[in-house]
Amino acid sequence: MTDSKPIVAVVMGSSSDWETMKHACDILDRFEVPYMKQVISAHRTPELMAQFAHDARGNGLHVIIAGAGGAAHLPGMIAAQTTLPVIGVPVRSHALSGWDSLLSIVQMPGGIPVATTAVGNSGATNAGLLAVQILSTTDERLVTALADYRNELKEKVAQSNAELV
Ligand code: RP5
Repeated sequence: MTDSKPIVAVVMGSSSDWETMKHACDILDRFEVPYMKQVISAHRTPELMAQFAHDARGNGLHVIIAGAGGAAHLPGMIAAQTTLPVIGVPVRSHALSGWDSLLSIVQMPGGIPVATTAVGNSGATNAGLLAVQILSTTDERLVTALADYRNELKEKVAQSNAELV
């Protein structure tokens, strides 16, 4: 959704991260949360990253979702330059299956938090949901929409059990 002013940013270190990060965008689409998406690399475009982070709050963003793989410093470096909540998604890497991504995102020193999700697609989905849950603290529409989502999950379990017999 790009026609309203974005309140969530989904950024990623490379276009190769999109296959993972699109799952966060799918959630934001479902909950009709306006968001922007952009490739911003901590090591290839460090100036762009700094500018983005510095301007984020002033630009009306409320939550930043940042995905990266390997030596995944993007979420932490953005978090260092804004006090908006940053959710880090470890993208599965080829060499180490995402262990490198996970450890480099989750192990932030005390003082600069990054809310780190699971590695890969589930992590991106949960990043989208966590962003919606953060926004729901001041948006009743999202409280109702989240309750509906949870009910759907419940119904799917009931349906799976019905299909087992
Ligand atoms: C990181 O390096 C990106 O987040 C990506 O996960 C990884 C590989 O990038 P590409 O070589 O595919 O551009 O910066």
